[in-house]
Amino acid sequence: MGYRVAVVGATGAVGREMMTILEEVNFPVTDIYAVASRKSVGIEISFGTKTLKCLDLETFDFTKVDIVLMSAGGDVSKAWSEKIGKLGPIVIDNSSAWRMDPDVPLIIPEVNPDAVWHAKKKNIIANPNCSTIQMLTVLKPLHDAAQIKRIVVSTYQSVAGAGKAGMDELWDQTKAIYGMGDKTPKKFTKQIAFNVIPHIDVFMEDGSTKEEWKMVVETHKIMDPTIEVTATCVRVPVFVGHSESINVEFESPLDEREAREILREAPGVAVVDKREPGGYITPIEVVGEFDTYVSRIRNDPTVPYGLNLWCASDNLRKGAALNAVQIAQLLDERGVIVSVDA
Ligand code: 2RA
Repeated sequence: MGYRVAVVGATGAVGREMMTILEEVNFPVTDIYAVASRKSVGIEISFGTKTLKCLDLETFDFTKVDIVLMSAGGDVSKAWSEKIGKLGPIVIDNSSAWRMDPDVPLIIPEVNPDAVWHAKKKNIIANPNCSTIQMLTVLKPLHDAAQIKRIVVSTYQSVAGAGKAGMDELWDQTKAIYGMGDKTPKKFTKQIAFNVIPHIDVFMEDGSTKEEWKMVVETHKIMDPTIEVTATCVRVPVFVGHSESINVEFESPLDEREAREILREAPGVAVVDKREPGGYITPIEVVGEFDTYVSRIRNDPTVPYGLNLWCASDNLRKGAALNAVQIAQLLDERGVIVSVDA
């Protein structure tokens, strides 16, 4: 018993993680296809002990699959997801193309699993932005306990969020600084090696960036439209793993000890919070992990009911591929799709 699955964008960093995670979580797969643009046709992708050859998106027959995990960028998703959905499979899309469409649920399984019941409207489900996923995975149980009023978040986002080109640029510039090669920025607007850049995605009219805007509107759609959110998103010279410094103001009292106990029990969250040198999490330590790690949980005495915390998560996993696979698991668990041999 299982599902027929296609991964579109299978050669990208997230597409490859999708393949790995399907295997790691033992997702019930009967048939698996790696699909990509024409230039990648024939490239070999591993799926467990098997090797798949990439098939052409233009000619792939989507009627033979139940689930499409799509990580091929916004333009490809805009051109293909709706067409594929009309053929029958459910598309779980990692781009920003459909996130704010009212007929497309935007899901973090630990936060708003019931939104999966709206999956059939367009047969598209959107995966939220990486920085929103880790923030809300941590904040949802605290919101349930004391109702969040306002969030002030600053992100420290790894270059993996900008794809392979971002990772290559950090590597090349780092080598160039020691005398080998060219350190001219290509993917990023300024040098990223030994630097930080307070700019991710395009600028909006109000001076914020689209990455910052996403954290606001996605929080409203996924968790609660009444929460005030203000964000500053920053690219840092870390290969994989996004971190966030979050200040939260609540409607009712929530002490740091209570918050720590709630977070210890929360799904998808791990607490590392010893008040001593090294007793906190850093992004390099979360690479390959499923959980979002929380540290530095402490009261904010400047407001009646406030907390500060730090979190870090593998942005290619919980921030992208893992969350998408967890949505596929949710479709299965809730019976929104039925496995082929059932
Ligand atoms: C980034 N948010 O880190 C993007 C990836 N989804 O640039």
